[in-house]
Amino acid sequence: MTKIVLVTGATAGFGKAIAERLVGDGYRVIATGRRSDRLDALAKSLGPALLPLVLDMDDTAALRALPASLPEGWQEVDILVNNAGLALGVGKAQDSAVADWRQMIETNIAGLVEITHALLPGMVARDRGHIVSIGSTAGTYPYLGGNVYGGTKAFVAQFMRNLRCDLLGTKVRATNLEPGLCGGSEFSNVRLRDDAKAAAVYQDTHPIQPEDIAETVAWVLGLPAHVNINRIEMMPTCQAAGGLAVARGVKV
Ligand code: 8X3
Repeated sequence: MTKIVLVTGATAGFGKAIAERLVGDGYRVIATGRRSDRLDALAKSLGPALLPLVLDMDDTAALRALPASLPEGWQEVDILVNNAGLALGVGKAQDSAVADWRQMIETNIAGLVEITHALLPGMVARDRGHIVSIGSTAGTYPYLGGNVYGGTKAFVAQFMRNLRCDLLGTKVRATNLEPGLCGGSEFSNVRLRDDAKAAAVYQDTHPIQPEDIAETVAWVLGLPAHVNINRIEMMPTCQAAGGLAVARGVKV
């Protein structure tokens, strides 16, 4: 039986690459996002195995109504890829806009738990399923300006670990994928609100690409049903955790 995957944030970057890869691997994919023109283009290029679905991760009512609102033949979602998420700003906490913080919490935490809550009961009832969330190394390693973005990804990491506890005894799997520096997506353009500054983030680096994320998701999903990858931390070879910082000349 062909498995049905729902990928959030599939209009660009990781989500688009994951949708393309999984359709290529023989899955049927529900691709969600806000930009219908991009979803339609994806559907056109991938054919009937892809269902485009306009969905705003901030629209709680739509997320709660999601399972019942899916077309016939698409309702039994086997796999949820929680990809939608964003970072806004790189300023210190004391300089950040609280509206940006709220937006990250809304999308990265509230939207993610809402859609998970909407789809999980069906997976448990059918006793098959897999939830893969895209976390971040920012959920483990603090860095200057990471503040609430890193906090939301730490939430995702712990939520996924806790899901494993609740799902123990079922055949539903849960995985957190935690990438570091990734190019080929709109992540830094959205975060910095400046295309030149976004390009500078990747200057003289060879970051992880969306296809690398898609490859990893495909591998995690394709493992035998008795294997659960709890978490994967991945960085480009050109990146490493930077250690602790010391402020000099500060009299306390
Ligand atoms: C993206 C990785 O290092 O920009 O989640 O926070 S980082």
